Amino acid sequence: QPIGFFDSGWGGLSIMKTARQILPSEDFIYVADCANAPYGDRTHEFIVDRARKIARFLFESQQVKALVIACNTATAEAIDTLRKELPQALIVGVEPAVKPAVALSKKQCIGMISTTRTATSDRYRQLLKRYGQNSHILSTGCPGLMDCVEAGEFDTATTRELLHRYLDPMLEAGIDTLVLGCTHYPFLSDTISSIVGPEVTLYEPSLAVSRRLQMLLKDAHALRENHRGKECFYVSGLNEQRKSVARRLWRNATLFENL
Ligand code: DGN
Repeated sequence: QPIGFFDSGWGGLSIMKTARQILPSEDFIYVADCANAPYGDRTHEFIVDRARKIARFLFESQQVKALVIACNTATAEAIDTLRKELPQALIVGVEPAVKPAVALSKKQCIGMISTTRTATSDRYRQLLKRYGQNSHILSTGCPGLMDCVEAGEFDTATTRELLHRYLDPMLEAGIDTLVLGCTHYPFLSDTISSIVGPEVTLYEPSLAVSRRLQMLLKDAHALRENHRGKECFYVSGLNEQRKSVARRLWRNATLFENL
């Protein structure tokens, strides 16, 4: 049985890339809900409804054995509902890596960039309360940034200008650690690093998420071995531009229109 991943667009591929390294024998199915991106602009009800439909497609039609919500925004809005409605299912979410960043930061001065929805969500507030009480954490929603990734603009003038707008105040405040709280942002890592410089460590959660997935599958005796894992992709609103960005991020991706 395969493992399902989903995001509002291509950001979740940053998670699936690392999962591929850790789990080479597993088959993956990725759902990109591009027609409805960005989720950051949608209501809570809308995101829960999409997450529910995609989860049903993956568990029922595709028979996945686990689901990775490879999107911070959808995790914040919908993971509680999905877990309640599918109590037997293995579901892994993605959250801003506040805990490891606090462990990593020497100055305890940390930046967190994400969608506005994640930065203002109850789940994130709880994370800060639990792990960030004794640190100075600057959180900023970054409208427009995930759209740069969706448009394949990984290092253009527009992308740099946006990044400066969001990161310059954090640099002035003296952050030494930056949490990438949106799964799209690792595709901007090189550009972000060139702006924040070598003194600031970037933290993205794909390794932690992949290890957790591996552990859950192991506990369920559902790990696959001795197989060459394959991937396939289901996309809403598939068009030429989206195809071309997907193939820049995942070579030879086999893409199907769906949902
Ligand atoms: N990749 C998504 C996340 O991690 O939050 C972006 C969500 C969106 O659609 N704005």
